[in-house]
Parts: sequence; C-alpha cells; structure tokens
Amino acid sequence: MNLEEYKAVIKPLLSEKRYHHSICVAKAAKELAKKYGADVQKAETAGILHDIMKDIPPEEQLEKMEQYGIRLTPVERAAPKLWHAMLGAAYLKEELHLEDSEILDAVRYHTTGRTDMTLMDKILFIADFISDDRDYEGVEDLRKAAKISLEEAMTEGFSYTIGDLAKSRKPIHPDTIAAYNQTVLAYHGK
Ligand code: DGI
Ligand code: FE
Ligand code: FE
Repeated sequence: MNLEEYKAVIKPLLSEKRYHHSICVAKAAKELAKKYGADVQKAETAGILHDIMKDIPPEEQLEKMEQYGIRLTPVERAAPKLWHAMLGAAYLKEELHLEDSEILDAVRYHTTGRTDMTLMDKILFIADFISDDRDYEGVEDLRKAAKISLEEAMTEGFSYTIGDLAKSRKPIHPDTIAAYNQTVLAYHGK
C-alpha cells in the first residue's frame, strides 16, 4: 500500500484530531528522516500508522491483544496508554499484512522507547513529540534538541515523560527506564 492508501485506512479508525496528529507526525518524521539520513518514505508511513489503534475503546483493545496473543505484564496491564503501540504493531502485521520490521518496531516502541533503538525507532519517537499539532509546555525545548541531535532529543523526551509519570504516580515501563538509562549513559555520562 502507498501513503495515500494508508491514510484512507486510518481515517475511519481515528478521531478528526488524532487523524490530524498522525498527518503532522508523518510530516515531522519525513523531515527528521531527511535530516538524519533515514528512509524518508518509511518514516512517513510509520508516522501515518503509529497511532492506528489509539482511538479503539480500551476493552476492545484488550480483546484484540488477546486475539493476537499479546501477553501483558502487570505494569502493561496497569498502563492502558501503552496498549495502542503494542496492539498497533500487531494489527499492522496481522490485518494490513505490513511486513517491514523497521516500521513495525518503530510503531511497537513509539510510546516507551527501548534499548538499542534503531534510527527509525528514534525518528518516530521524536516526531511524535515535536509534530506541529503539539503544544505542551516544553515542546520548543524538544524541537530545539531535535535540531541538535537525535540523542539530545531522546534525552529531553525521556526526561519529560518519566518526570511526568512519576509526578502523577503512574507506573513506568521497564523499556522506558532502560532506554532513558542507555541514552543518558551513552551521551551524558561524562
Ligand atoms: O499516542 P500519543 O498520545 O500521540 O503519544 P504516546 O504514544 O507517546 O503516548 C503518550 C502517553 O503514554 C502519555 O500519556 C504518557 C504515556 N506513557 C509513556 N511511557 C509510559 C507511559 N505511561 C506509563 N504508565 N508508563 C510508561 O512507561
Ligand atoms: Fe501513540
Ligand atoms: Fe502519536
């Protein structure tokens, strides 16, 4: 399927706002891919598709995850916001027969991150933070960081998310912590 066909697939699955967000993330991913030397078309596709399951009601998300054999850890069960990423990747594979592992992994890890993130993982993760529709406090810091380096932006992004989660006493996924530690040790461990 091409980009226009994927847009047509997500349109009925998403709210107007989330559809707009997906278009904006695709644009940001395209720009980052150009800047940092990734496959531009794959980055754009990952951006369009990354939140494909986000607006499905939680109970239905659980049902579908069961259907695809996704087993949840206690932290994952307690964090419904993580479901759409795990489920999204499975849905793309099972229902849309998307086989590209770079895109599938980028979608799978776009919310938590993980250790040893690929260039595509990083691009989608950051694009989701800095897309034109984002207006949270601190977004300009992230946009600036993304101009300096992907690593700079990753550090900024993880710190923001982890701080936010801890403030509201939410569980933090081990992948998020591992990704944060790896980034900080590699680039800020002096
Ligand atoms: O789907 P989006 O809203 O575009 O963005 P996203 O997929 O990055 O989801 C962001 C939400 O996910 C935000 O509310 C924080 C939450 N989140 C991210 N990492 C973790 C997490 N929630 C928990 N409980 N644990 C995490 O490690
Ligand atoms: Fe998401
Ligand atoms: Fe998103």
